[in-house]
Amino acid sequence: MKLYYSPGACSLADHIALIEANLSFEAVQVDLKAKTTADGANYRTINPKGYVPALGLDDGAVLTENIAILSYIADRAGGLAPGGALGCYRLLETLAYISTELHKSFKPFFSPGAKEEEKGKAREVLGKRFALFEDTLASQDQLFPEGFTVADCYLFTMLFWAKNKAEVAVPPRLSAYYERLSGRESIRKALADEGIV
Ligand SMILES: N[C@@H](CCC(=O)N[C@@H](CS)C(=O)NCC(=O)O)C(=O)O
Repeated sequence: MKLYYSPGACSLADHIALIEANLSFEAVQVDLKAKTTADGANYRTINPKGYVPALGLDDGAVLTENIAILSYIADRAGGLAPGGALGCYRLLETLAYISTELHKSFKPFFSPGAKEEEKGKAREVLGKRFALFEDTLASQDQLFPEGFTVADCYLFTMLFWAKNKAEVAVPPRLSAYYERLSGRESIRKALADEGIV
């Protein structure tokens, strides 16, 4: 498998999940401005959407979108999803919340022309949306009682942005969760492999 990524982008979630899943893969860096890969390919021929992540499967198929890629990794790994009759729907519910309510709200911080006012509003919205996880994390160390899942990989990446790219005020239990996850081996390895110290 090949994971197409850019250092510190949302593809960090998939990078962590692949390491956590112990799946064999090659991480291929993408130049998002030039739309080329480190091995010289035109990235749009791999993912016409032009953004990361993309996961190239061994049979030549290419999966895109964090929700789909993280769900695929969870299915392949076995241990990275919640169990029970509603488990896979709860996972999708959480991944969708992170993708559409958190991830997309960071847009002004990645838009060169964004005004301070717009960033301020985004910080307010993000603060409220992050707060939703405070109750969950009051009684457990991860998003689901069964253990660490691909949703934690995605939430960690959003917290990484909140702390390092957007100066969003992160509520206390989430901050403690972020600090704990920062010491996790898969996360340390993914950050190091992407050249982020
Ligand atoms: N809907 C996509 C969004 C992916 C996305 O926002 N990728 C960003 C990095 S975090 C990107 O590659 N941006 C560069 C571009 O769009 O040219 C997903 O969830 O996978």
